[in-house]
Amino acid sequence: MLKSCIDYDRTIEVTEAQVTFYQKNGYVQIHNVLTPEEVDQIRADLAEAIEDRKVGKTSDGRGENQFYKKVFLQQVNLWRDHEGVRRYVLSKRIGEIARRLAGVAKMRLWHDHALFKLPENSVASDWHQDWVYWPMNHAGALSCWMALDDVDLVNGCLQFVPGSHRWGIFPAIALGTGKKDLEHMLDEQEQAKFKPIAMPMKAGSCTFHDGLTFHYATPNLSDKPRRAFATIYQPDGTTFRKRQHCVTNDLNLPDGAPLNQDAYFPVVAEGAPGATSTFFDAREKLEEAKLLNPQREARARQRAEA
Ligand SMILES: O=C(O)CCC(=O)C(=O)O
Repeated sequence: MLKSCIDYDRTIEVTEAQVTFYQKNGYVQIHNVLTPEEVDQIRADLAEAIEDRKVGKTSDGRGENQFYKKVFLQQVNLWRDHEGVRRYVLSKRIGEIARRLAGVAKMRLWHDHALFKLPENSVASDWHQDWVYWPMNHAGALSCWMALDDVDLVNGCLQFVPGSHRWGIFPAIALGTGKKDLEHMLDEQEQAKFKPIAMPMKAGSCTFHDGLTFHYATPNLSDKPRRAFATIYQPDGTTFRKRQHCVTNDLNLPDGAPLNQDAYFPVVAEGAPGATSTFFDAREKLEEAKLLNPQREARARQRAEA
């Protein structure tokens, strides 16, 4: 292991312009959040933590899904196994940026995941919203997607649809099927606004995206792995929506319980709330989705058959 003398708690400035951009568009790109030394350190720590999982020393409880493995080699909650990864994941540097962007007073971890898109046989990370997979009643949770290699359209940088975090809650789609499900679900107005922006960037730069923002990544067509490490944060006050999820399955939480168990969801940043925030109770939107999603699914079926 590289001997770490890294202070991930050193914060970096988040400008009002970045906060405003994030709240309007549902994503923002921030350059040079990690130094080259820090990138080397977290790469080495992740490699070690993933190797421990491979040899069965640790597990994330997800089981194996051969098809999904073509989308990426994914490992969840490595922070719980490895001291170096923990230092990064619980760091104030990333947590404070997330807190400022969402405009909340207290930010907790939801989980981390290593997202390594392997070169051979690679498929796209289809268009999706993350939030629909999460067992939460509240919206506002967001991901930091840290590039650990330089990323572009060849090896699978992320793409976002600006403003799509305000389009409501769409059905969860099966990732890796390449069926264009989500694109096919859009009505004409939404299709006209569906203008993805690609996020090429250098290793050590990152994007933050809201759980409701539509995003996608092309297959990795290079000859090397595309390594990224995502850390996902949830505003304090987020409550549990009862459904299966590998992070909460063992916790036996009742529906509506706050996701505030410090051992699983530690506080990563605290401070003054912003003037506006992306945190809200999403139960009304879920009810709306129950009415709209059958129409969206029917539209997708029709378009796929046409
Ligand atoms: O890394 C990718 O290709 C997709 C990542 C993603 O969907 C996410 O971080 O939510």
